[in-house]
Amino acid sequence: MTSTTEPPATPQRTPYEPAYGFPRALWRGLARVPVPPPFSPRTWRSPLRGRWLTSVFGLVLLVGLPVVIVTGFLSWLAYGPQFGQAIPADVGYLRPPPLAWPTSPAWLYRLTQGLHVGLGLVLVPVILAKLWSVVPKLFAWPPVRSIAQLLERVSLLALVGGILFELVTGIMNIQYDYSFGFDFYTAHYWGAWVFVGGFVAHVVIKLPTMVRSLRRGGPGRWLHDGVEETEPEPADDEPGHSLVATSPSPPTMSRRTLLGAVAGGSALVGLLTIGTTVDALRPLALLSPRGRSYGTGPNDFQVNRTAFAAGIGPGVGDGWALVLRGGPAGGVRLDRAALAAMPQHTATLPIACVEGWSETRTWSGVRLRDLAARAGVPAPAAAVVASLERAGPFARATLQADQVLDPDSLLALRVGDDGGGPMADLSLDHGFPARVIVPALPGVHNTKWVGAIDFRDAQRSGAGPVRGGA
Ligand SMILES: Nc1nc2c(c(=O)[nH]1)N[C@H]1C(S)=C(S)[C@@H](COP(=O)(O)O)O[C@H]1N2
Ligand SMILES: [Mo]
Repeated sequence: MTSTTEPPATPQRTPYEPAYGFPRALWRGLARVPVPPPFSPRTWRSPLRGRWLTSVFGLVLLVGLPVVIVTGFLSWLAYGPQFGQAIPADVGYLRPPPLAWPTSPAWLYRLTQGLHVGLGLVLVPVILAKLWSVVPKLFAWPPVRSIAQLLERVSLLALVGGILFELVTGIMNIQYDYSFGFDFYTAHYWGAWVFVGGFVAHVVIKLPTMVRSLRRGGPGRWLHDGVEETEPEPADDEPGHSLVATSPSPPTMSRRTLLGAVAGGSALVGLLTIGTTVDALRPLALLSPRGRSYGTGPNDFQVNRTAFAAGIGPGVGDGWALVLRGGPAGGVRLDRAALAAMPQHTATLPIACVEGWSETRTWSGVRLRDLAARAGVPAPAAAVVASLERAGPFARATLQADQVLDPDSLLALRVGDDGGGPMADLSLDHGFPARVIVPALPGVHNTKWVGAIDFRDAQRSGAGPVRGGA
């Protein structure tokens, strides 16, 4: 009897399944299971997905994310790890190289931290778009085909989990939302290392694919297609694990529109953020938390924590006198009149917060090095500045020798705008009766409501670590 029935199928091994034995049997078994959405490849139908599109997002992130990573670790260094005031203080072998944070250029921390927060925010739309472009892989079925691929998928856990953790905690921090209940700085630091591990592994594994895909899709190939011409990329070599839809729906937008929308999203985030670092564009900083009016005249600039929140009352100046310690002759007390009678120095310096915002002001007051000399410690190894706010993370900050001795490092009494306008006494919120301002120092260590400064001699013992704060 002749028959048109095909001979019983002897399955041919395809290049993407395991070569032999149990893994192959398991793979074939799993591949035959009719899986429901989202595991079925038919779930993912956008005709735009494919290696070229993913590679475009990948290239942007390959350039941008290292800047965010490096500036993040620089911030840890700027906090003064040698005094135990970087957070977390003890990081064992996962310690960035021991570079001393300089006092010049004065805008250094403003730049590095503005980039860390600003670029991190601007990349959010690109990161979301890249995750969208690869989401079919999350549900690929069968889930793994080799040990190598299993390892690759584990590295993706560090990559994707790490970046989402860093973004969510970072954004909650700049919005003053601490509902996660753990220490932000400690978690963000360790999360960064998890992410860096995943990122490095991913770049090593995927760089050749990215380069090949970008070449294949060269300029003009897919970028210039309008919506009618938009077709799926040719299927790549991994059916079941491919980014290209097996049953694509008709295009509703072109690749160029999608890329434009993502770029537009980034530009919008950038526009709403740039005002937190560029003084002249301040009114645009609509994503900045809390109000945008902080006082009158030159005192109208961002306040991190108000006097009220710090428990400092309006009577703080009554009977106030600065105490200088560390000299051979014991403590020295200087009231505001005595400070005002010392040589006054003026410096135009930014105050730059770890949360990314910064603002330039003209400050005047007494040089810290003059106060060191007055205390009897003209060449201090360090100085511990204590706030009238005696408890909490802002109570004290330790400054390096060069941060004390820089001619622009001041105990400021007065503040002006950045354009040579009139000066006014510091407002209560900005640290009246006196505050520290040091070039390139992270905002947090520019202590407000200063009560005492302890100048530490190189010889004198007890100059040990002092825990600083946020
Ligand atoms: N005593 C004390 N000093 C402080 C703070 C504080 O809360 N208490 N905040 C710090 C932080 S985090 C920053 S960014 C700057 C902000 O200074 P400003 O509020 O005058 O802008 O002050 C720093 N000095
Ligand atoms: Mo800050």
